[in-house]
Amino acid sequence: MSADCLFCKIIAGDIPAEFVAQTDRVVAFRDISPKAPVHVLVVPRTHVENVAQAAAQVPEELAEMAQVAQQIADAECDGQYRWIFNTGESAGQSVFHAHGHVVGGTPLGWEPA
Ligand code: DGP
Repeated sequence: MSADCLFCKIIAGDIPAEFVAQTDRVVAFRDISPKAPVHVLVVPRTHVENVAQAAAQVPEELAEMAQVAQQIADAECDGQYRWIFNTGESAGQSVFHAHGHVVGGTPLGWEPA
């Protein structure tokens, strides 16, 4: 846990969120500012900064994130979705605790957001 990390506080239950999945390794909750009918953040419990750190330091959590992302999409948008990892400020990352955006429920174009 990182003391000043928003997602660590959500994982700890100190800040409320609408959870859609919780496992020993992963949590998933709805994005506070959804960009599509389905917009869920899938987050490793371990505080790592981005997806590459997750792969290097907690690969079993990253693998479970992929499984949870698919389960959410199966339940909410016919198994069809985009999984986005913004990495770095200029790519739009604003929370520096790794998270994959599961986005779906509408046809998705290819233009960068
Ligand atoms: P990114 O910009 O890729 O780092 O994504 C961070 C996302 O986190 C952004 O889409 C908005 C979301 N977010 C920010 N603060 C909160 C919050 O307090 N609760 C929830 N549920 N989502 C949040």
